[in-house]
Amino acid sequence: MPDEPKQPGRSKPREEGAVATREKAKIERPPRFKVVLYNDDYTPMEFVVMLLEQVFRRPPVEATQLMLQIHRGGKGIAGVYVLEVAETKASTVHKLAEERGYPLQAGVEPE
Ligand code: TYC
Repeated sequence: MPDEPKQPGRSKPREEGAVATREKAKIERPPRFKVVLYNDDYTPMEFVVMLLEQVFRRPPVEATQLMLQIHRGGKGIAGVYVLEVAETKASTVHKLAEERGYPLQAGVEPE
């Protein structure tokens, strides 16, 4: 009887299992960071809604509700990301606000 066709990855189940387990242990969820937007008296509401839609990918109705929540409560979480993404988004907020002369502040905090 001819040998069974070789099936790579099926020939040594124990060894493969051991490798899979070791790899699984390595893939930990990276820590997440909140991008917090702060209220101020000067940044226009429409500008904050635009940022929440364009930078933080919030759907329009949600963006408006969140902007109002920040306006009334003083601050709010625009989104939660890995550190590098959170820092980039906060910088983007500062850059776009500064370009227009608005004092909008964004911070990055551990989740
Ligand atoms: N308070 C601002 C206004 O009345 C609107 C605003 C909302 C500003 C949210 C900043 O993060 C902010 N025009």
